[in-house]
Amino acid sequence: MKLYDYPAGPNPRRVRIYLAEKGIDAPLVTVDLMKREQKAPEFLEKNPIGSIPVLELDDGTCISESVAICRYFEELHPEPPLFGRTPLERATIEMWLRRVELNFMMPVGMVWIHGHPLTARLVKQIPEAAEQNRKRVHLGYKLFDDQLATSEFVAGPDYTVVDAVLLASLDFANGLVGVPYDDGLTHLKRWHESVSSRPSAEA
Ligand SMILES: N[C@@H](CCC(=O)N[C@@H](CS)C(=O)NCC(=O)O)C(=O)O
Repeated sequence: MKLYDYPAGPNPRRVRIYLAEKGIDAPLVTVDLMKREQKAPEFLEKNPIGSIPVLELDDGTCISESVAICRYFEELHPEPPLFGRTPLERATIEMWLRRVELNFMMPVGMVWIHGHPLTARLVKQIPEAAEQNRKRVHLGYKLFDDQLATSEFVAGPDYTVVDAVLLASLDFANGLVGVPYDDGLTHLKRWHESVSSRPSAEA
């Protein structure tokens, strides 16, 4: 088994944080995004989208998409449960995973693509798209802050895969992308400090 990874990428970090929480070791293979190795023909055979992370099984089968990779490990190692136990917990986790993806990571990605100097050589940037999506990122922060006002973790009282996925996404948005959340979002800040202090955050 091999997990194709890139240390600075938020999506592979989601999987590394999740695996650290589960206590699972997976051998990492670095794909250098700066050298565009993810678009090499031999890598496109593993994932036609040309992105990482990708989990390659011993028989050569490849699974891409960070959450799909986490789900695969969850089926093999159900304890501790990070995708919920009951129908309600599972549905709640799915709901928040989609919110993180669609209401937060998608606009973060648009700010990254259309507003960051590092991506300027890859696409014809549309500054208005970056500006519009900056606002959507802040709406996402507010959504999480409101939820965390009454909930210890994003999807309820226990740490779940949603916390791993949001931490990696939020650190990317706050850091490299340059869209930090406002200090006034005290519940989000409390959660951020709490999940960042777990050993898994080092992954
Ligand atoms: N939805 C995918 C997103 C994967 C993704 O965009 N990965 C980034 C690294 S964080 C990547 O490979 N970017 C390079 C590219 O798309 O060319 C997932 O959750 O795994």
